Amino acid sequence: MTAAFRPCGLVPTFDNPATLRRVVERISAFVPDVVVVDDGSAEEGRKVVEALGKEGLAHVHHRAQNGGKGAAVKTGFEVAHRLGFTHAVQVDADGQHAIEDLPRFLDAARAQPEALVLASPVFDATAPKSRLRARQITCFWTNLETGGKVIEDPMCGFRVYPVAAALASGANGDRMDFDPEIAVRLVWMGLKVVNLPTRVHYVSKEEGGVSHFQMFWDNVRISWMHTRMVALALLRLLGGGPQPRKMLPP
Ligand SMILES: Nc1nc2c(ncn2[C@@H]2O[C@H](COP(=O)(O)OP(=O)(O)OP(=O)(O)O)[C@@H](O)[C@H]2O)c(=O)[nH]1
Ligand SMILES: [Mg+2]
Repeated sequence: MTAAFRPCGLVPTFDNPATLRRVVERISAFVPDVVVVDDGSAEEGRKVVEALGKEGLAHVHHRAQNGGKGAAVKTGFEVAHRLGFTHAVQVDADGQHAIEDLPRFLDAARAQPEALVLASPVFDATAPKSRLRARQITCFWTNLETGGKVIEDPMCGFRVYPVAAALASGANGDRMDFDPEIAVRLVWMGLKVVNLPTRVHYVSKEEGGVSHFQMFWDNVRISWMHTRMVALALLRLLGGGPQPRKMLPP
């Protein structure tokens, strides 16, 4: 018999005062429990998080200071594990994701609880060209690291993680280098990947959309992470490198 399937939503947030509440409410329509990790937001964003906690709409955790998306998601895995959730549906707080697709993501995770379920984004005209090019580059590297096109999109912030495996993955990245790194490490641990197409719409500044992606520094971090991961991939080919880790019990 497979272990119980107890999913929660997981939303990392850093200064998303205009979009966060709606994202959490929309997730709650499909998953009653949502963990929100406030990554050191300024007052306006922090207040929205506090209100969600007070109203019982989210399990709220405030990080003492900003640590980056990866750091916030890793904190979220710990909170989810402590609360007894087996799976975390991670959704970014910037309102870009088609949350109405969440039931499809949940169905896929329920059907294959050991798998990593990743969004394969279908962008519309709102997607910045520079971000599309950066994604193509990171796709090239993840294909090399996994030995094929296992991961259709390593960057998208809409995915379902099996929590125990995510905690055991040993992903080091704390910022935007985290999403591709953990996906590759989970593949190396032997997890199957399910790629699900879903629409991505960049919310305009006027509608409260914000991106904190630091074009220069995040790309430097991502490049350095891929350099290390390709070296590890070569080591694995030679029989060394990271071996499957023991997962925590659910
Ligand atoms: N950038 C950034 N995001 C953070 C941080 N901590 C938590 N996050 C959250 O991580 C998620 C992704 O952040 P975004 O700034 O949208 O980054 P992105 O989706 O890679 O970039 P875009 O494609 O421009 O939207 C959001 O929910 C953020 O609130 C942080 O320190 N920096
Ligand atoms: Mg985003």
